[in-house]
Amino acid sequence: MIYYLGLGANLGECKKTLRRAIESIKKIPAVKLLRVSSFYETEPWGVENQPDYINAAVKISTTLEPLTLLDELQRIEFELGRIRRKHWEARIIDIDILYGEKISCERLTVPHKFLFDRDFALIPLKEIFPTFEFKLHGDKVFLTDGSPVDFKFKLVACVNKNFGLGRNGNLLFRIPEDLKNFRRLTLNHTIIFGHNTLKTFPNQKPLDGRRNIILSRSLEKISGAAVVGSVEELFGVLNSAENNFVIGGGNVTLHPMDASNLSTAITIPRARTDNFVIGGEQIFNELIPYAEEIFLSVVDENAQADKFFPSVDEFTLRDVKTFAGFELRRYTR
Ligand code: A4P
Ligand code: MG
Repeated sequence: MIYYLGLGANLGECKKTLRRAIESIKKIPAVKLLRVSSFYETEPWGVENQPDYINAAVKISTTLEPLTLLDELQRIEFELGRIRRKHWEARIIDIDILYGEKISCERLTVPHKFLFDRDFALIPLKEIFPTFEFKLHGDKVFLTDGSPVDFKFKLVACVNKNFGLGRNGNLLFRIPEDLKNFRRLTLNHTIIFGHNTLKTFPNQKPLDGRRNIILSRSLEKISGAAVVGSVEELFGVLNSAENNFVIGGGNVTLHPMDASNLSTAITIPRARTDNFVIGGEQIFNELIPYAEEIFLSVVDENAQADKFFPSVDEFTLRDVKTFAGFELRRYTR
């Protein structure tokens, strides 16, 4: 069953709490996080004298009964520090079921009873559910930064016809033409991968000419790469000043923005790199809900696999390039 959830916060570090809530939703057993909206800054609706809210929406699929899902969402609210005192008071986090299979009972009404009255819920929902139709009311809802989708992750993999990625810790394929494409695509950009993928690299060393980030809960330190222990830590590193460094040792001077004289300020020559997620299975599963693009080299073979690329059902095939023995498919949302 598909459900759309609405998240809101207007106390504490709202954006951080929202990101943590989304990561917690991802970890609910029998829930699959499919898609996440941007973050929106919104004027309090129906209440006065409250700080502005940060709102967002996510799409999930689940086999849980609706009331069990509600229990899980309330558990997450509680773990993130929500205390319920009175109705509609300012809150650290609120997670509502906005839309999904109709239900109406004492504890739960879906669609949410105010969904169609609230632009702060409708606008994020529309972003991840483009065919959803409704009328807006002119409330103040502004796009803001901080959502995991802002990193615009691009997933890159080489798979067999069944989306198999690897077997016994090895890649299924090493096709020179595909490796050339991979290098061209990722060179001078950021690559994000897991410990097992590192082991498939030449000499088990980070790849040259790219910013290497390893997402691993066990690995300590390694030269030539940043190691992060969680997705939240990954976001921190991607946001850090380091992200603005110039790869390849170019001779570019960074001019700090002079806000007092904007007309002479020079655009900061940021080396804004793309964020390529390159494996393996677990890392793809962690980051696909936040991804915007997928490059899949599909080899016309049925080689046995024990690791698989996740479903691309949430994406649309945009183009296909044919090479000898494989095709390169590009998907976007
Ligand atoms: N409940 C019934 N239906 C649902 C549903 N579809 N999803 C019951 C979730 N819960 C549902 O909710 C009260 C009870 O509603 C729950 O115990 C559940 O059994 P709550 O979260 O404990 O209390 P609440 O959040 O104060 O009430 P409610 O009705 O969920 O408030 P809302 O709808 O969240 O509104 N302005 C802006 N800009 N952004 C906001 O996010 N939020 C509110 C609160 C007001 N103004 C806002 C925002
Ligand atoms: Mg609520």
